[in-house]
Amino acid sequence: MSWKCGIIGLPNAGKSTIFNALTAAGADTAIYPFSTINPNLGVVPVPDERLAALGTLLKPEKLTPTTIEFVDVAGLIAGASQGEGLGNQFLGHIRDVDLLVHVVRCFASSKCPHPLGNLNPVRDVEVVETELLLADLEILGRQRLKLEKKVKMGEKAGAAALAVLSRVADGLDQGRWARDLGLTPPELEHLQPVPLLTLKPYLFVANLSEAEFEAGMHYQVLQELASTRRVPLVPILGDLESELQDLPGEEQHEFLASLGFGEAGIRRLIRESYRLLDLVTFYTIVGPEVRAWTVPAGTPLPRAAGRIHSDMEKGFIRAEVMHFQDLQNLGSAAKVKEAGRLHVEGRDYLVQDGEILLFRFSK
Ligand SMILES: Nc1nc2c(ncn2[C@@H]2O[C@H](COP(=O)(O)OP(=O)(O)OP(=O)(O)O)[C@@H](O)[C@H]2O)c(=O)[nH]1
Ligand SMILES: [Mg+2]
Repeated sequence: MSWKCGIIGLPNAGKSTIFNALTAAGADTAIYPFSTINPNLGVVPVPDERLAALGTLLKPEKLTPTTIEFVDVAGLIAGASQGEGLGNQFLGHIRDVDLLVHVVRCFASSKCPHPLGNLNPVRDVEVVETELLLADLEILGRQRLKLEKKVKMGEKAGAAALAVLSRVADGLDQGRWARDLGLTPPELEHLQPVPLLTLKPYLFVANLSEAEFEAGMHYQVLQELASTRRVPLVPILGDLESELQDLPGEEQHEFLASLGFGEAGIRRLIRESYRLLDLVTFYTIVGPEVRAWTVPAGTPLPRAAGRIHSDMEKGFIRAEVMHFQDLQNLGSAAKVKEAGRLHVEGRDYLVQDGEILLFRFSK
């Protein structure tokens, strides 16, 4: 299983530019073979300070980070939900992503005109979000018709689902996102058959020119919007960061730092996306390789073992568990054990972020 982030936004917002920077950054780290599955889908290693620290401490031959995928989706225009532009194709591509990255244009360029004539990030956000809401209303409408038929035929279970769908549709009608409606887990169950866009985790990327970053009115307005809405916002110098990918990592960092960027925007984007997906990272130390793995929060040990190999899930016996922090503080697995900080856990134990696991399984 892997996690996919869809890059959405108006045409000429800089989506492909940012996608290219992301994927080039992946190639640059070289520790993980970045692969482009197709021109619009890229596998990107997740920057991980704990993994880097394990590398320094244990000096393994191989250090393998965990990855997430980014999809560069076609630009969206008003009317997409009705099939305008590349509407249907667009919606098909983002239904199955786990997170939406909305790239908002905050740069002026005479070379590359804005599709709506002038720079106005708040309007751009509204145009894109209206399409997402309309697309969700449409899919909800279709599902409601199906359920109504079932209820008429006497299927009781349909009524509860119908009530949830109606509630979400009312919310969307008022411009409220499904994820902001405080739906309970049983209510969310009823939404399983309808992959709503407005239920997905979501963040903004401000694609900035240097001038906008330093004193940009457009960037400021977008920041205000994001903070009112409580949507995370990551600033990226799209053009510049994609050009910088040709330089070694350290030089990129120095250059961006000289502009007041603490960390490259694309790095922050990868990290922030990973954080919003509510994932847990665990580590394995096997032979010459230290490796990071990803599972959803709340995953029991056997299923985590299954990430590595299905045989390990089937034959799961137990796992020896220590925390990264203990290993770092104490310096070796033997010392962690001596200090009584290593514990043995069974099949009901839920993996916690930052744990180092040694699985015992029968073959
Ligand atoms: N000045 C400036 N130009 C940029 C920036 N980001 C992207 N561009 C330019 O804007 C143009 C369009 O960028 P793309 O990345 O292709 O835009 P897109 O969002 O993928 O567009 P569509 O695929 O058509 O939806 C290119 O010529 C980029 O070089 C930026 O931060 N500053
Ligand atoms: Mg593009």
